[in-house]
Amino acid sequence: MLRVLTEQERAEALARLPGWTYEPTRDAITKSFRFTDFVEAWGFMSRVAILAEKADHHPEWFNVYNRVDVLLTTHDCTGLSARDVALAQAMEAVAG
Ligand code: HBI
Repeated sequence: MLRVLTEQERAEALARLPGWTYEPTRDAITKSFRFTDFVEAWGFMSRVAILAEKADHHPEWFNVYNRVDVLLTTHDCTGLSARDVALAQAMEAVAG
């Protein structure tokens, strides 16, 4: 059952997600990634896009040159869910 995380669950998740920040106005987590150049940033987005599509869970993101700003929240339950945490962990693995 898709549900928003409790404060405790959220704190535990963020403790294991270096560089991610809680955005209370959206009940979301955010991170700004920096890459060597645009091609590296785009490669990151391409790989994450495939994972997101497989998971049927998609980021809200903005890219300019080597920067990718990411916001993760779950529209189906209007808040932060385990799917967001899983996608953040996948992004960390891709970013290396
Ligand atoms: N991505 N972030 C996010 N949140 C959702 O609720 C969501 C999604 N991707 C696809 C999806 N939901 C499908 O379940 C449809 O509801 C669009």
